[in-house]
Amino acid sequence: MINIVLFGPPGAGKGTQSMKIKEKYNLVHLSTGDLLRSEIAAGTELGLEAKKLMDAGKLVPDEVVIGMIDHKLKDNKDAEGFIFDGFPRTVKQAEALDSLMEENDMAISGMIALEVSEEELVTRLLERGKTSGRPDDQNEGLIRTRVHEYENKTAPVAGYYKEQGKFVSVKGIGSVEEIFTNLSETIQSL
Ligand code: B4P
Repeated sequence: MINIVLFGPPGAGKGTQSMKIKEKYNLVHLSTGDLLRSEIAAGTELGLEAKKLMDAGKLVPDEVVIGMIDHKLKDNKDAEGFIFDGFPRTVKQAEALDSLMEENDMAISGMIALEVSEEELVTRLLERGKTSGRPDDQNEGLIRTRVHEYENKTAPVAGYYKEQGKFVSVKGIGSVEEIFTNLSETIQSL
């Protein structure tokens, strides 16, 4: 069983690469960003609360995303493996994920981080903002808030996986296919 955490700042290409990895390795793709956006689209109470934070470039509370992942793991008991995209984003979420995996007799195989410079992230997200309709992609200040939220709260999660000897980093600049080739080689080596 392969269970991968795909890591990186907003706009690093986690969503883009997850779609390809999921197909190649037959994994269940769990994106907390997508799950939160479905809650917003459905107009649930959780979605309304999450929207305020996401539109401001802030992280939503740990309990909310941990609960969503817990449900999805239970809904996919027969999966051959999982790719976690955008989760965990805090050390508390990483600890919770380890507990959930253990409860289900599973373990994280490795964390793969996509390395991309802040200027490239801003360029990509502003470009996506022209068509995505996502409020958090609409202006440079907000995008930089997301990147700084990542540096303050999410980057320490890499240390958590380094301590377990499960951290690998991959260059996230280049064509989508080139990056996918490098990611596939890394996954084979896990
Ligand atoms: P997410 O939905 O997770 O997404 P993201 O950070 O915007 O981007 P991703 O890295 O997936 O980039 P993508 O492939 O799309 O988060 C949104 C918000 O949800 C967060 O800010 C937070 O508020 C909330 N949230 C989510 N999870 C949470 C959690 N666990 N805890 C708390 N809050 C949480 O790529 C971006 C763009 O780059 C695309 O347009 C793509 O086409 C382009 N691109 C991709 N690869 C490229 C390449 N190689 N070259 C050029 N462009 C490329």
